[in-house]
Amino acid sequence: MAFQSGFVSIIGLPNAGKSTLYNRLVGEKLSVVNPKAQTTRHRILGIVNREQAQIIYSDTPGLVRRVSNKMHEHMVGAVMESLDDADVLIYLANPGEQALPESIAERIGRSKAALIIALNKIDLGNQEQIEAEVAQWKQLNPSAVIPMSALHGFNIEALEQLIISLLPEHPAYFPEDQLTDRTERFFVNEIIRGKILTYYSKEIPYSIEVVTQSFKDNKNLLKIHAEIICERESQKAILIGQNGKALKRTATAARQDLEAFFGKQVFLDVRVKVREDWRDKDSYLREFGYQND
Ligand SMILES: Nc1nc2c(ncn2[C@@H]2O[C@H](COP(=O)(O)OP(=O)(O)OP(=O)(O)O)[C@@H](O)[C@H]2O)c(=O)[nH]1
Ligand SMILES: [Mg+2]
Repeated sequence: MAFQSGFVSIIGLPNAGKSTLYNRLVGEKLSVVNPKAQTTRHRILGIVNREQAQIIYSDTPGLVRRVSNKMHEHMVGAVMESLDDADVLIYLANPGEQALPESIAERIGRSKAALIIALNKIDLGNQEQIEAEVAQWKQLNPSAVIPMSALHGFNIEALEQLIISLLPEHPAYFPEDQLTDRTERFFVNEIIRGKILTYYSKEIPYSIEVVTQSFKDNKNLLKIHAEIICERESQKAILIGQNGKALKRTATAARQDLEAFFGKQVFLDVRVKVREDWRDKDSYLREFGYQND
């Protein structure tokens, strides 16, 4: 059998479970998962090698319902780019979702990629409802409709088999030892941002960015200096908290995750900086890595 390889994009509404599914399929926790919407902001490649196939997954930001700043525009751009590149598109729906979102329905219709509708979170619906929704999604004439649960790992292997069956014949695009297109610093930023999503509420998680200033690998110890960028002095005060307690808690939790991710001891120093309205300023967005999305 000929070798197969291609690009598989996971797209869907915010909070659909895309990053949970992506981590399952890739077999590594590359992407941040959080109950809050708009967790993922960039396209992240995750490369899986099988005996006769190489699958290149893209996790993507959720399709923002209301684009209200330039950062959102970049997030939508990242989804569209991954849609245009895809050999296989997985539209990840949730129970109760009736149709493809208007913003991408036409683009998906025009795409040459094979379309899989994966109905996620079926643990939250009853069987009758799921069967009715599968039948409804089939009316779009996709290559397949598959009910599944990313959280509980239900139907993941069947989904992978389905994906492989739809990949074109092509040599591997990436060397076998490459897992992703992202740098170590990117994952540091994401792990710290993930903790801010968990520990802060209201607008804070949406108003911040994390930038790793230095990353030094000293054999047994990783020394990391990172900055949390926020939009206002008032947010800085909340991020730091009374006597620095809030920041300390965030940094400690992040350090533990970083140690698990890199498999070694980590020294982590985190500072908070204000960059007014960075989400609407091209120069900051470029600096924070949104230029290629
Ligand atoms: N019950 C249930 N929850 C799930 C399932 N899959 C994911 N979740 C939960 O849904 C929430 C969102 O998951 P994410 O993977 O971050 O969703 P996402 O689509 O990547 O979200 P954005 O990046 O914000 O667009 C998390 O709390 C997950 O634990 C599932 O199969 N069943
Ligand atoms: Mg996500």
